Amino acid sequence: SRESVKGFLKRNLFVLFTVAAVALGVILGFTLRPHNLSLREIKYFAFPGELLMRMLQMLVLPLIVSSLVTGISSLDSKASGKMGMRAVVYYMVTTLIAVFIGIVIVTIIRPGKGSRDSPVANSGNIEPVQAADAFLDLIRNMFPPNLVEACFKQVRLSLPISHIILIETVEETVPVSGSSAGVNALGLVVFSMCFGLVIGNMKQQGQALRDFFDCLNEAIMRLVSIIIWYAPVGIMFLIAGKIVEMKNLAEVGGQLGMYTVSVIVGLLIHGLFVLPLLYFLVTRKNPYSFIGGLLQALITALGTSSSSATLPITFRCLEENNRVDKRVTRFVLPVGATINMDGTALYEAVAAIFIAQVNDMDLNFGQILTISITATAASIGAAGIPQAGLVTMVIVLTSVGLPTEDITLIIAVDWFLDRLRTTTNVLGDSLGAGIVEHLSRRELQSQDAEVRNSVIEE
Ligand code: DAS
Repeated sequence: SRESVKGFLKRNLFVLFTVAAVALGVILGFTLRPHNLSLREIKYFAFPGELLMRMLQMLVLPLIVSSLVTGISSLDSKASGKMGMRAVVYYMVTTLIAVFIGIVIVTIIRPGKGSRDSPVANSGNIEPVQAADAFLDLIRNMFPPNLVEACFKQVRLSLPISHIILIETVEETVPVSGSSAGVNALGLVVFSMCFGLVIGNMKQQGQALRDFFDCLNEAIMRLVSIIIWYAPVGIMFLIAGKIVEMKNLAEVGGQLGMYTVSVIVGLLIHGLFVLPLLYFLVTRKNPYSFIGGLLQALITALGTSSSSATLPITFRCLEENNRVDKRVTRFVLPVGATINMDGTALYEAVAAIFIAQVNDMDLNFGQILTISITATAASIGAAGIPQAGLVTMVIVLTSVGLPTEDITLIIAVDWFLDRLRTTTNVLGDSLGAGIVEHLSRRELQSQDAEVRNSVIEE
């Protein structure tokens, strides 16, 4: 009936806007492409998109801190402990499954077989990185010695100097439009969690701080509701700008084409089958209607290639459309956006094995295991910013003695794969929030009852 159509349109207004924005962006991009705009002209043209990136990134820091602090301080420490455990188990299991899928697909498709398409430029000797070093670095990053610095500077993994130089060269060749190096989110996440736990236990004394962060969180979410009106415009220009700028995709044939296909197939299997199946097995609810509620966040991830920039939208989708409990989203989403990157882990494994195949190197079981472990670590250590995964690839490659210069083989398609893996990352975080909510329903209910009782007593 007309009423229900109206209701549907109203409820899905933003999704419709966003989908329309993607379509318009594609049309606009392909219309302008033949005009061969200069790089400067493209920059001007894509400016509205750059603005969206900046607005979203502006909110990320206060959002991560305030949501984690309020989320955790509003739960008792036992409940947050349990919820945290569930989230971590979910992150680890799904990341390992993603890596496994990647390894199987790249072994079956063998995109790198045959002689190499392009010669390697040998860039001197690079000391190999031990998987253990990568882990230590990860843990170091969790404890920023300076909180203020952690707010604007990403801590470099403390690798041998040759690696730092290499990473910087890779970053330079990657045109990351308008993305700041970002914050050391991992450090801030750990700090905010501990801080929330402590002020949650401070009873009356901690009330002022709890109120402060609660209010801050509310204010930030209101800013998100304003920015969300601008999001479709921004997404349209982000997509159009990229289409105008991109190299001719038809040239990406042969090995690189097959490599791209391998990553895409892996991401599709993981995102459309494995994760939804897991969600269904745990919650017995329809995963695809849950995913329907996330559409806007997924499209934003596709447009921005940054899971941390998408975080504000992910929050909104989960809380408003899918009605996931705020105590869960505030807790698990910021952590998920920082450490849970299924798409990135899958891609790192595929890329490393692809490079091994190109070099005619047969990997033994131990080496494949090392790749799985370092790919997982590299995905945890990668920041939620565009093409961060390409940079942490260095760790995976060196851990099994593969030539790091070969990262240049995959740079051409990375901007595209980055968008897809970011979308998978956001999907994994969101389904995770649904799963953790379901598993924690008992604690949440008893917490509700407690609150109700204390209100009656008062
Ligand atoms: N683009 C990333 C993200 O934000 C990570 C990556 O480069 O893989 O999820």
